[in-house]
This record gives sequence, structure tokens and C-alpha cells, in this order.
Amino acid sequence: MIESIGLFFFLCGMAWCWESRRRKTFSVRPGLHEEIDLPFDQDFELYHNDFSLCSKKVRVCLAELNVDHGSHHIDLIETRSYENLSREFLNVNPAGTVPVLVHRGHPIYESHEQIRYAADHCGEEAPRLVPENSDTVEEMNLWVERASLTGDDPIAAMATSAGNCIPGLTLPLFSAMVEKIPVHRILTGLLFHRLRVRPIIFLAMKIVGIRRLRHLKPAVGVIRNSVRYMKVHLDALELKLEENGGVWILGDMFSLADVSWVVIFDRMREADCADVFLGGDLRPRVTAYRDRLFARASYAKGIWNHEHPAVRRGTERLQEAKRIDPQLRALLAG
Ligand SMILES: N[C@@H](CCC(=O)N[C@@H](CS)C(=O)NCC(=O)O)C(=O)O
Repeated sequence: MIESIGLFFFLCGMAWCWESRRRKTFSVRPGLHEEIDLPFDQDFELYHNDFSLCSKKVRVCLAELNVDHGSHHIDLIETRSYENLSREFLNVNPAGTVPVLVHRGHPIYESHEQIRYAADHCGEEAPRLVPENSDTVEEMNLWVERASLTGDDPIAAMATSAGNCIPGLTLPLFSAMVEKIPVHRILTGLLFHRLRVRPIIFLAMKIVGIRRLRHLKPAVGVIRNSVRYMKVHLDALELKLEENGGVWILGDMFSLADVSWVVIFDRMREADCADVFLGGDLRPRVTAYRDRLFARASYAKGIWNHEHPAVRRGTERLQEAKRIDPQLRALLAG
């Protein structure tokens, strides 16, 4: 009996080693990789996920630039399964993350690099999303960075960007969404993810569930800090909009900075926490700015048209849990 169990674990170990060698995963340098050649049908091809914050940013950008492109939807565990860890996708991005923008077969990694690249290579006729003046470009870059999701551990860098506050603000929504995901799919992440802490967090969310989330101390701490830092970033944005007196971050010119912020507001909508930060007397300039962003055609094309049923169900489940448990609602209010 003991020998059979030993043999079973030995064979599992062998199978894991064999498969891991075919799913090689490692971090990649941001930017264009001319040395990599991937198959392509159109000049621009986008590997993305409906729910992913960074994918939304690139879709909005391509919509603003009127760039026709090929589309490859890649599932993440939140929407169904770890397709981002499949052999095929790791061939496109060994880091196992979306989005990946591919230009004539060459991948560009990191969404803030992708939007800059697209704005620079989309042809003369496209609307300009980058100013001429170098000081203004620098200012734009600061606001792009302040909305970016950066590094392998964004939660450790919430003070540097509103984008890094997003995973924490999304924890309750993740927890509601993961209720529908079978455990064995999360196990794929435990076996093959480059950043094992990510599937571990999903497994913890799955075990604890949305109803008991407020009893999970580390999660509570992360949510509270995310709310606190997000308020700091939004206050800075309120001040910026007041100073420049314009409708967009750079004043009258719509730029990559605005493309980067629209997704932050959209995630607040999905995670049912927009009213913690905006509306009523709260940050009136940012509230009006958010509404202007949502009214643009690029929001409909890049975000609304990609609404995913798993996200809709997750938001509804979260709203229901908050209705039943006022303490959960209070936690999410910061
Ligand atoms: N800094 C990267 C972030 C990439 C990233 O972490 N993407 C997330 C979705 S927004 C992802 O692919 N997560 C899948 C996973 O880690 O399993 C970028 O801006 O492109």
C-alpha cells in the first residue's frame, strides 16, 4: 500500500517536471522585442482579457487611435481558467500576463509601453494622443505612471500609483467571482504560475468566501490601505483638474494620461465602490471627469462591449453580500 502511494507521488512529480519544462515562465523586459517573431494576420494583434485592467487600457487606446487589430481573448482564472499559463500563451508572453500587443509579429510587453508604442506607430491619420511639447509629455508620463499597475507585487507600491491600489480594491470582487471557479482550475496556477502568491490568494478567497472575507485580517488590511491610498491619488487628480481648468488631465488635449485613468474608474464601477470616492460632494471635478471619460466612444468600444458575464455575476453577488452584511459594506467604505 505504502509503495503504491509512493509510486503515485513519484509519477505525479515526474509529470509535473515534464510539463513545467514545456511551460517555461520568467519575467520579460518591458517594451518592444524585435528579436521575437510571432505569427500574425494584421499589423496589430492584441492578446487580452475582457476583465483585465491593463487590457482595457490598451483596448481604449486602440479605439481612440482607430487602429484595426486582431483580437485574441485569453482567459485568466477570474474569468474561467488559467489559459494565460498554457504552453501556447507562454510562447507569446513567458511572463504569463496580459495584455500583449503584437506589431508585425513583434510583441510589446507592459501596457504603458504598449499605449505609447501604439500612439507612435499608428499612422499619420490617427488622432494625436501625445503632445508636441516635451515638458507636457513629461507631465503626461507622470499621470500615465500614476495610473499604472506596476511590478510583480503592486500591493507593496500603492503609494506610488492608483493602479497599484486596484488589486486591493478588487479583492471583494475577486472573492465573489472565484466562488464559481472549481478548485482544480486554481491548482493549475499553484503548479505553473511564475508568481505563486497570486493563485494562493485566489485559493484563500475561494476557501474563505465573500461572506467571511471581513474576518481575513490580511485581506482587511490590504483593502483599508487601498482605499486610503486611492483617496490620496484622487485628491491629487482633483487638484490637477482644478489647476489646469480644462476638461482633461493636460487641459484641453485628450491624451494617454486620460486613457490610463478611465480604467481605474471602470474598475471602481465593477467593484461597486465608486461611491466611496466620487459623487455628491466628493471630488466634483474628478466625478465630472469620470463621466466625460465614460461618455466617449472609446469607452463603449474598449470596455462596455467587452462586458464579461463572470464579472457581471461577481458584481451582483458582491452587492447582495453587502446588502446582507452591513459590516462588509463598512469595510469596503474604508
Ligand atoms: N504591469 C503589467 C501588468 C500585467 C498583469 O499583471 N496583468 C494581469 C491582468 S491586469 C494578468 O495577466 N494577471 C494574470 C495572472 O497573474 O495570472 C502591464 O501593465 O501590462
